[in-house]
Amino acid sequence: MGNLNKEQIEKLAAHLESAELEAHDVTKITDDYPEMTYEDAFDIQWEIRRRKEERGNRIVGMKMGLTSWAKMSQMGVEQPCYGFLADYFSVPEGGEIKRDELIHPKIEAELAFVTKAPLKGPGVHIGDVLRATDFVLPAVEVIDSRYRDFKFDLKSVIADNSSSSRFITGGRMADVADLDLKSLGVVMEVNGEVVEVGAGAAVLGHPAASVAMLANMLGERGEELPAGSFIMIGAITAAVQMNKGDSFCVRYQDLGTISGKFV
Ligand code: OOG
Ligand code: MG
Repeated sequence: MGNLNKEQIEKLAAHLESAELEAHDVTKITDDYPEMTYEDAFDIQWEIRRRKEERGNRIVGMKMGLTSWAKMSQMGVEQPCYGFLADYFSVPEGGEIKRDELIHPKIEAELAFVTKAPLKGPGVHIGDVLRATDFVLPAVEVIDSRYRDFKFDLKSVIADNSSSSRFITGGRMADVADLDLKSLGVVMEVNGEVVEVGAGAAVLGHPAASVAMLANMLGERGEELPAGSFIMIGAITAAVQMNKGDSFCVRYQDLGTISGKFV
């Protein structure tokens, strides 16, 4: 059930998308709209997506967020959320991220699944996800909440496309049968120093559980993950703030490395 009308949804989508495109922060929207529901929050996110597609941007993937305890405790929100990835969010492996286009970026070590069969909830489980997976590859997400000081609640962050802003994928792809996804280790280095370490099971007990949850959440809106979807599972470790001039390198067990630089 939604409590906001169409005009309010459109106004809030324009408000949050302008903050993204102009790289300025805003106060969290539930302060002004305390009656907002989860359905309203997703309606705002989907309206932002519609605006981008109308302008000619392509949607190139989906992401889950707040799927690890490290992230949930860091952000003070104890439920996962999802968002979409637009074409211009993609940064080439080893490439440069323009700090001035963002508000207060942080990086996250993630994994991505690419599917070869559709997944539609409800009832999608880990087995369905593994069967539908074409390959897994490493990914780094750059998140950039539009909310002041990265402070938000679940409804506000959902409306803000779950802080999506940039992502980098690359490294080495692998078949799920050749990986131990739960114990797959990641080491995040910033400016040559190790800042975070983790393993796949930090994400909802098993990385594929995150993709299953996404399919089930999308199913609630009658949406599905078509074959060929690129899906990021959410940060394995806490996110790390990046400043101009910082470089990073994330090493993934069996999957190579992903690096980049903030300029
Ligand atoms: C919300 C997005 C979290 C993840 O991987 O957990 C996220 C945020 O923390 O701003 O992308
Ligand atoms: Mg993320």
